[in-house]
Amino acid sequence: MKQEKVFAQLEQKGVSRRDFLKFCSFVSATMGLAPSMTPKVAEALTAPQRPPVVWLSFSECTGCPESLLRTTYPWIDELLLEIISLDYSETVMAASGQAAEDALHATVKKHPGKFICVVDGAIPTAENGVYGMINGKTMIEIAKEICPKALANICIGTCSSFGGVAAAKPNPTGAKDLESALGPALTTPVVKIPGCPPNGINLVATIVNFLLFGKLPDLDAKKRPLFAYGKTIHDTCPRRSHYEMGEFVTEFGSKEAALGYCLFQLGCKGPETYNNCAIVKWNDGTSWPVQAGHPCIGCSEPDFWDKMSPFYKSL
Ligand code: FSX
Repeated sequence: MKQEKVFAQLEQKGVSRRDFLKFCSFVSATMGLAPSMTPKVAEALTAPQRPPVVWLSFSECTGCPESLLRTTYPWIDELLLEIISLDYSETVMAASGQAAEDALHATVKKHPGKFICVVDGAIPTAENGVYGMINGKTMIEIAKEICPKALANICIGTCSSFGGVAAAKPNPTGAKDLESALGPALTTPVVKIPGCPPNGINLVATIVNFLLFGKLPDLDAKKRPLFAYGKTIHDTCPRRSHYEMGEFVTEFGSKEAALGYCLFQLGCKGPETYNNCAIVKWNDGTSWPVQAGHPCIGCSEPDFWDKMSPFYKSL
């Protein structure tokens, strides 16, 4: 019944069942599941359960929610609002001011230990956090109040995962990632989906994992889902595999000339960057930076702004 309602809503937006199932198969493939799991993913996305979600935005550029909501699937906001109960998000909610604040606190009060908290942006900690305030409270106060009460915290983007651009040297605001800012006060699980911006499909797949299996996905040592961050950009880069297969040696005349097709010497940080960009790509699987001819800048790694720059200098 619920599935029919979702289909009807999506159809009003010009999204057919076929489009939806194609999306489910994409999510399923992103998670590394067999194609036979696609109907299960569709069921999970349209099932009646609605884990309440609050989305806290701290010190950031809003590229993270924009990358999720405005590009790959223009109807994904509808789907997300339908499958999860997104009770608070400054970027997408219609309410503002006190009404928005009330929605946040009502969810936390009503569902202690049961809501998912999505966090984007780093948290300023210098001068008691005065460099980042919302509704008269510092961001660090808000994070301390909300995040430890969540079932789990999903850090979306490099800023909330590792500090990101906000924490780059000289970091005058003392910006820190969520875990470092809260320290031992944060006792609830944390999942990190880094990238500046991150690919929205990895957030959807993390939520689907929870809906399907009742748990968060398996993580690596840096708390990133293995399905998305288990291999480096270099491991899965088509430029590298074409080169290694010798495809371009004939075309370019020599192995050295063929090496020019790989962007390593232009500063590509693919060998040290874990992400699935080469597999899932962006804009409905259209392309990604390395395919478009730009070296990877390592935006999903800790301290990328300081450690991966100059971006055009090879490793
Ligand atoms: Fe950071 Fe996100 Fe980069 Fe921007 O919310 S990961 S600066 S894309 O916006 O936090």
